[in-house]
Amino acid sequence: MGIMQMTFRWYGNEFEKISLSKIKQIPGVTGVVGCLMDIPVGEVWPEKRISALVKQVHDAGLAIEVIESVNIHDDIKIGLPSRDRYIENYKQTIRNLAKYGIKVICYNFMPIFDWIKSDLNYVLPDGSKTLAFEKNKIPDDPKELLARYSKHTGGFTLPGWEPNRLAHLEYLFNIYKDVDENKLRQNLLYFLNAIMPTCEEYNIRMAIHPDDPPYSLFGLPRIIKNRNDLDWLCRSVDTPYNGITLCTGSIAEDPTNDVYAILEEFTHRGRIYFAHVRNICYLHPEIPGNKDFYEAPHLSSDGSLDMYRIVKALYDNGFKGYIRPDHGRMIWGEVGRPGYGLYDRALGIAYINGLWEALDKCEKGV
Ligand code: CS2
Ligand code: MN
Repeated sequence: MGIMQMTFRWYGNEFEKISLSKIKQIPGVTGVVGCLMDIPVGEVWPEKRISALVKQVHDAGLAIEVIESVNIHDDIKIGLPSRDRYIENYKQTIRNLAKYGIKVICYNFMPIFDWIKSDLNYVLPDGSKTLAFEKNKIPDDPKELLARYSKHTGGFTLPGWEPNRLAHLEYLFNIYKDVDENKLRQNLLYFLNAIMPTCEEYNIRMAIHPDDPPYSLFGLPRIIKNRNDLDWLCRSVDTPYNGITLCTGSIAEDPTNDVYAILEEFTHRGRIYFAHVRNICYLHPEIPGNKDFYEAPHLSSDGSLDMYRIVKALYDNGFKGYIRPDHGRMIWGEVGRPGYGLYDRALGIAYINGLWEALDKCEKGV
């Protein structure tokens, strides 16, 4: 039997149009997953800003116990001597967040880019718009992708795609040139080992988000791609403060990943603290090796994943943590941050809640 807390990702009043009062009206949502979008990567999150954020959320009758994300400075990922300064800052951010009730920090360890999609406004037959990935539409030069994104985000900054940082793309690629997968792994372990005592003292659990997509693009190393990578992560720093944000969509973007088995195993091992639940639809699965997909509505029959099996894997293996729908489409004329509209994510929540209730009642025989 599992216990879950349903959450909704919220970027803050200044960074999006969806208000906390609307989020509060989504049935079953008890909290938001928050962040401070404007704090430059590597700087300490000031206590004042955290307390204001938490107060605002509490005043709206919602909890805030998960942050997504406190991003990791490039110097830490590259392993430059200056990383120690940024690690000290990260530890201070952990202390500051813990003071205001934060329990889980979601982060990723992908060089340069956060998620990569070829299309932010892929139009489905019903007129809704979604995110999609088609390999032949990914340009050889990542700068072209940046230019495409800047026209298609509806004026929003995508999380992890900070324009100031990405303005120096050539420089970034250059400083990462000696970082292969092994080096990146060592740098992740260095970071985790350095912050674990603080996490333990302040009871904050780190939850890494898988790479999206879970394979290399633009020659950049990727180290959180599959079951073995997650196993390596858990074994290498074997404490309950080091765990996973299991993102079903990201993991399933490599069709050779068995997303259900991964969910079962790592839930059972007690290492999934946060679940991102979304469905994807493979495009041309008949072509061997093809990994193209679009982000489908959450409903199983609308995509390639079996959402009942996904929720059941969590429930049956004793998941105790936070859950949120992941990206949603733009429907009903909504204009918003790609992947993060209100309506489709609210529908996703209603559906996940329905699956959960059915599993719970079956198990309890009521
Ligand atoms: C998120 C990621 O929008 C998304 O796909 O799941 O951007 C996620 O927030 C980061 O990778 C975590 O650091
Ligand atoms: Mn995700």
